[in-house]
This record gives sequence, structure tokens and C-alpha cells, in this order.
Amino acid sequence: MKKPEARIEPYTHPAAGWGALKYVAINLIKEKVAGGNYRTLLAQNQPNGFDCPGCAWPDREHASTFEFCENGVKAVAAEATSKRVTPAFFDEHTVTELMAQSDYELEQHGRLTDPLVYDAARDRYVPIEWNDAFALIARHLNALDDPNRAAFYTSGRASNEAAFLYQLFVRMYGTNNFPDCSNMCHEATSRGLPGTVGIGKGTVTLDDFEHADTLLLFGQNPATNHPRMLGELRECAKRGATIVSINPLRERGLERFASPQHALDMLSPNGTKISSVFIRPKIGGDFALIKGVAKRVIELDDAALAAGAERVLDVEFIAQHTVGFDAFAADLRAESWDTIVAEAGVPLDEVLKLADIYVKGRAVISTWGMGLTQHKNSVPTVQLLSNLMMMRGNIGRRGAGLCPVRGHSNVQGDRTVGIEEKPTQAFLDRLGKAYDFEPPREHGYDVVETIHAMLEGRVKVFIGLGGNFSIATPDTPRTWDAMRSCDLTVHITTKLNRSHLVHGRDALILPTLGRTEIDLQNGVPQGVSVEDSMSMVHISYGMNRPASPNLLSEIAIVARMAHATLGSAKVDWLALAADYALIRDGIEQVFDGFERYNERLKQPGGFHLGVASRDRVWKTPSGKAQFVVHPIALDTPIHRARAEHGERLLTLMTTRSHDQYNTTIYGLDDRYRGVYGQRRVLFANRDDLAMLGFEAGQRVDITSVWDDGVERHVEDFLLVEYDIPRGCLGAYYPETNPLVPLSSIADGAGTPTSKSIPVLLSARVNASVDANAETGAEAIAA
Ligand SMILES: Nc1nc2c(c(=O)[nH]1)N[C@H]1C(S)=C(S)[C@@H](COP(=O)(O)OP(=O)(O)OC[C@H]3O[C@@H](n4cnc5c(=O)[nH]c(N)nc54)[C@H](O)[C@@H]3O)O[C@H]1N2
Ligand SMILES: Nc1nc2c(c(=O)[nH]1)N[C@H]1C(S)=C(S)[C@@H](COP(=O)(O)OP(=O)(O)OC[C@H]3O[C@@H](n4cnc5c(=O)[nH]c(N)nc54)[C@H](O)[C@@H]3O)O[C@H]1N2
Ligand SMILES: [Mo]
Repeated sequence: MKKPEARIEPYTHPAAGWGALKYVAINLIKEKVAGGNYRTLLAQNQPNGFDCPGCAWPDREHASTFEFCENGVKAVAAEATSKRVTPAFFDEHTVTELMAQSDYELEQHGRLTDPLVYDAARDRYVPIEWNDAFALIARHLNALDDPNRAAFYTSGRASNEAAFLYQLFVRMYGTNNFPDCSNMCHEATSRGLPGTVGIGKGTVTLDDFEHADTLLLFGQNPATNHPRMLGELRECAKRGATIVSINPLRERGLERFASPQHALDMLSPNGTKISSVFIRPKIGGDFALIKGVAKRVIELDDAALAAGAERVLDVEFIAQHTVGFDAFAADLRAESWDTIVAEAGVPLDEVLKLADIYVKGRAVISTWGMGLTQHKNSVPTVQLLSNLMMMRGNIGRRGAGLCPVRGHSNVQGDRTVGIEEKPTQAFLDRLGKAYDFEPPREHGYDVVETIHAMLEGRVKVFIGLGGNFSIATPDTPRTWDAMRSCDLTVHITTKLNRSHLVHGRDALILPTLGRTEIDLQNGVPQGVSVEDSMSMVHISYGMNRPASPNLLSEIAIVARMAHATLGSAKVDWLALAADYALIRDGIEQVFDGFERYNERLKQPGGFHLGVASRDRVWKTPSGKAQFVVHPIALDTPIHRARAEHGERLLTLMTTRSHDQYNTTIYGLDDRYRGVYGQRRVLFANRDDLAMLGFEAGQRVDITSVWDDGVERHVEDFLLVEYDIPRGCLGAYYPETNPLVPLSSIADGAGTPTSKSIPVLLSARVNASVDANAETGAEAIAA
């Protein structure tokens, strides 16, 4: 494959705009999307079309104009590609050979066409009949002495119907081992918010964005990861709302945005200004920063009270709706400003400025992404942010509220319909009653626990409904050892990825329909439903011809796996797979909020699931919204590593480039950050480079610092001088996943701490290596 030219060159244009149109054209040509499939691109998020498989940002109801989104187009083009990986391809390549290809190259081969089984004698995947594949799975599952020795992963693209059927099968089989991508993503939100506002979901809808006067965006890069959100922010900015970005980086898309929907934006060189204020904590500094803002709110309220002015706290809301305020306020009063400033990495005047903006807001929305959730203290941080919002009644009021911005397009829906390793007993009771069985009661494994269990020989079968487990997870070499220790690994998947190559003794690749494709069962087109980040549930119909006649839908695969393993005496799996409306009837029976599910899906835009906290109903033990007290942690692994290594110890965040969808690498550019033709780059502050005696353009190796005696190391990263706070580094995921220790997780959520890895840099020993090489497997595992 021809290597693109690698260069670093600052980007000076607004986000989206013409640059995006150019990249759309490049991707369509590269994927050789057939003419007939172009219309699909126009159908993303249209009534009667399919839900965009990109992100979970909601759609405008009755969207009349085509909501243009470059990265949505890339996601669709990647699925609608005319390239195919057929059995002939696997005949030509051993698994060992394929391991030497990069993730980018693996992705470029195209769509999988036929079910495949690993043939150890030839080190190749070879074709297998669907029935034989299901028989192999059943044989393995039924041979285990304990159902808890199997783990069932879900990635957040699976529809409600597929996910519900999957969890039903797995629980009837006998385990709650449901590791899912959410464990690595917004888990801190899902586990944190119930402790304060009673439910682990956001409280706003798109309508609230029309009424907000202040938006605080924490740790998010919407221009790349939720591009349709920029349309909303643009409208807010035009209305004069104050938009604050709280992020160690000044992300380009938060500065200026040129909306392809608006000719004037496209013709002006600057687009529309989005954020007016940038607050730049050091990595992991948000908890201290938010605490500082909350402390200042108390001070301002004290002053108002003394002056007889209007209160700053929403005293009515606090009295009527909350518990724990006095202890919370006492803790804030006792907190030291020096500690706040030092731990936030934000000067005092900026903390105070942020507090001023917050208290001036009459309707404030706080949004957050991975910049808040992938740290050791992520659960306390999410709780504190929700407490800050409670101080001024900014929850359950028009134009105000909590807005966690989810990743995968149905990751929220999957959890809603039962992909949950820690199910409540009430849910299990209802499920068992609806399907007449006794569900397993003990909690199962999340992602990190699954890997530990494999390493200890306690999990022997891995089944993945989508995703790329081997490479999205932390501590790559250990995870690979874990996967390779399995008796059977199975991947239900659209495209070839690394996880298929890092396999168990027996291994299956089961190719499935994507969401953009027509799903016919008995000649009747089937729709599937998904829930977006704002709890809107809607239907999605594919429009393209399937990539191969030998693909099955995810639902058909799950149903036939269940039928082969458990038989159909209790549940008629095949009948459910023949008519997805019947699966929705089951969901309606088991979960609140889905009354008349099939009928309400016919409404344009679908329906809102209902979020109690949005209506100021608090599903907490106290029946009220709860203030909770957390100290600023001063003895984290980062603090300890700093104490040992001094200022040479830096904190690394791992983020997405503009040309990737998680582990799927579409291209090698990250144009808003000025990176072209390469991914092994390391963003560093100029003063840190000088302090370490390095220069931009030099290549370095990165070693992480952890106390378990394991050496974690990645090699050959290009140093790029970047506007990032001192002590902080940035690089891309998944190349840096080998640096994340398996045991470094968020307290109370289990999320790998992918945004705060203590590391040391060393000059590259073997500097002669091809600077542009995207070397793939060996480099990742190095
Ligand atoms: N095109 C595209 N779309 C996607 C994805 C994709 O890969 N590609 N992935 C999807 C998924 S699964 C998810 S979860 C979302 C992810 O979307 P985001 O949440 O935007 O994810 P990241 O790119 O990982 O980085 C988030 C931001 O956090 C900032 N950050 C890092 N550390 C800190 C910190 O300590 N504090 C603060 N305040 N900020 C910090 C980084 O500078 C970066 O701007 O996007 C979804 N949408
Ligand atoms: N270091 C570091 N690690 C991270 C993160 C980070 O920021 N830093 N982010 C974490 C986050 S937020 C997440 S969500 C995880 C993502 O973890 P995953 O969800 O496991 O990873 P993806 O890359 O989204 O999965 C892509 C694969 O899904 C398959 N696929 C695509 N579409 C479909 C479909 O319609 N059906 C089926 N069955 N399969 C399909 C394709 O084979 C594709 O290769 O990674 C996490 N890992
Ligand atoms: Mo995610």
C-alpha cells in the first residue's frame, strides 16, 4: 500500500467547512462506494432512513435538510464500501501474515462475506456452514462446567432488539458476564449519576439547547466525535449564549465552525465563532476545578446574603429537592484554594471567572465526554459536576441540565435493555417472570474483570457482538495473552479487525448485516430501534443491498446461537428472529417506558423514554437529589509516580484522531490538529521538551510507570510541539493502549484510565526506523 506523505502543518480553517467536503470525496473514492449507494449518505438520520452508525448525538425531529456530517459519511462509506474480504482472500493469507498488517490496512480490505472458522493446521480462516458454526458454539458452551466461564461482549452499535435477545439468551444460559464497550467509556456517568440524581442518564433534550444561555463543555472534541453537535452549538453561539470549553487542548472545532448547511459560513474565511472562553486544566484536573467553582458559588452566596441581594444558591430547589447540602457546603468551605489551584492546574482568576460565568447563567447545560470519564476519580468528578448543577437548580428546568455525550450510536440503548453485568434484582425478577426461568443472580464480569478472569483461566469462551475487544481494551500484550488462552473466540462482525487474529484455540468470524443494509426476514423488511444520548428511541431501516448474500442479521445470529445451545422449548428463538416486532413486545413487558413500543416507533422521530431526574423525580435511596462529599485525592498513582520521578514524569491522554472511529482507522490524518499521513505522534509542551532535552521532530519511546513490576512500553513516536499544558502529553488510541495497566481503573466504575497514564520518555534507541511506518501489530505489541 502506498504510504501517504507524513507531515505536521497547523490547520488554520474553521472546523467542517470545505475541508470536510474534500475529505468526504476522498473517502467515497477510496471506499469505491457504488453509485446506487450514494443515496444512503443522504439518508442518514432521515425519516424512514437508518440511524447514523456514527455517534449517539440525537437528530432533529422531521429534519428537512440533510444534516451534513463528514464523520457520519465516513462511517456510512466504510460500511457501504464495495470492497470485499472473501474466503479466497483468507486462502491467500495466513493469520500470522495478517498480524503484520496495520489496523488501517486490515480495515481497508472491505466487508466480510462468509462465516469462517480457524484451521490451525493451515493457520488460516476457512469457510464454514452457518449451522456448523452454531453447532460448534453450542458444543463449547454446553461443555463448560459453569456458565460463568463464558463472557459475552457487546459493542454499542447493536440494536435494542439484538441486545435484548442476546442478554435473554445469555441469562437463560446462566451468566451475567456482560463486558461491554460502555465499561471503557461512560461507565463513570452510569455509575456516578445514580448516587446524586438517581439515574445514570442525561436530563436534557435537543429542545433545551434552544433555551440555554450558558454551556459548559467538559472534555469533549465534538468537531471530530459528535460533528452534528456543532450545528446545535452554532445556533447557541449565534443567539449569544456563552460557551465555555474546559479541556487541556484548545480543540479547533470549538473555536470556529463553518456549517455546510449555511452558505454564509462556507463563504466566510472564519466561519462562526463557537467557544468564547477556554479553561485549560491539566489532565485530570477537572475535579479540583469544579470544586473550586462550587466553593466560589458558596462565597458569592455568602456575599449576596450579607448584602441583602438576590441569593446565588437556588435555596428553594435545595430545600425542596435535595439532601446533604450542609455537609457538602462545609466541605467546600474547608477546601484550600492552594490545593484547588495546584490540582486543577488553572490559575485562581480563571477558576473565579468560570464561577462568574456559571452563576450568571439562568439556564446552564453541562456536557461531558471521555475527558471526564477515563480517570481514576471519574465517578467523584461526575458526581461533583451534577452537584454543582444542583446548587443553582440547573437540573430538570427548561434550557438547563446534564448532558453526558455518549459514544456509540446505541450504547445507551444496550444498557437500557439489559446489557449490564450488575443487573438489579427487580429487573431479573421481571425478566424471569416474562420468560419463565430463573435468571442468574450474582453479578458478572465487566471488561477488565473479564480479561483478569481469562488470564487466570476462569473464562474460556469469548463471544463478541461487534467491536474490537483485543485492541480497544487496555494493556494490549496481557489482553492478547488472555484472548489466546480461550478455548473458543467468536466475533459477530462486519469487517476484518485485529480481534479476529488474536484468537482462541477454536475461532469463528460470523459476518453480519450493517445498519445501512436492508434486513429481510421471510420477505418482510425489518427495522431495528436505537436510543440516542438524549433518551429518544427511534426506528432505523437499512436501504442498501447486503454486502453478500451469505450474511445474517445480528438478531438471526443470536437467535440461531441460542436455538443451537438451549433449544427452543422455552423461547421460540427462530420465531422472534422472523419478526422483530415480537422482540419489542418482550422489551415492553420487561422494562418501563416502552408502553405501546411498536406503535410509538411509527411516530416521526420516535419517542422519549422518560428520565425521572428530568422531571425532578429522584430515584435515590433518600428520594431526593443527593449532595455527596469527596476530597481532592492527593495520593493517586500519578502523584506517587511524580514523587518518585520528579517533573520528568508526564501524564498522557489517549484520544481519537479525526480519521478514526475508535479502533477503525479510516485514514492517517488528524487535520484539525495539523497531523498528516501518520499516527505515531506525541503532542508535548515546548517547555517540557526543553526541560527533557528533546526537540520537536525527534522520535521517542514511551514507558508507563506502574507498581506491578510489569514493563509497559511503546516505541517510535514523533514528538510534536503542541499547545498543551505543562506536564501533559497527548497521543492516539489504540496505539498507546499497551501503556494502560490493566489494574489502573476508575474507582467505582472499572473504566481503564485511558486519559491519565503516568509515563516517562526516552530517546529512540534505534532511530533509523522508517519514520512513516505504521507498523501495526509488532509495534503495538512491542
Ligand atoms: N468520528 C468519530 N466519532 C466518534 C468516535 C470516533 O472514534 N470517531 N468515537 C465514539 C465514541 S465510542 C465515543 S465515547 C465518543 C468520544 O468522544 P470524545 O469524548 O470527544 O473523545 P476523545 O477523542 O477520546 O477525547 C475527548 C477530549 O477530552 C479531552 N481531555 C483529555 N483529558 C482531559 C481531562 O483530564 N480533562 C478534560 N476536561 N478534558 C480532557 C481531550 O483533549 C479531547 O478533546 O465519540 C464517539 N464518536
Ligand atoms: N486508550 C484508549 N482506549 C479506549 C478509549 C480511549 O479513549 N483510549 N476509548 C474507549 C471507548 S470510549 C470505547 S466505546 C471502546 C470501543 O470499543 P469497541 O466498541 O469494541 O470498538 P470499535 O472500534 O468501535 O469496534 C469496531 C468494530 O466493530 C465491528 N462493527 C462495526 N459495525 C458493526 C455492526 O453493525 N455490527 C457488528 N456486529 N459489528 C460491527 C467492526 O468489525 C469493527 O472493526 O474503546 C475504548 N478504548
Ligand atoms: Mo465510547
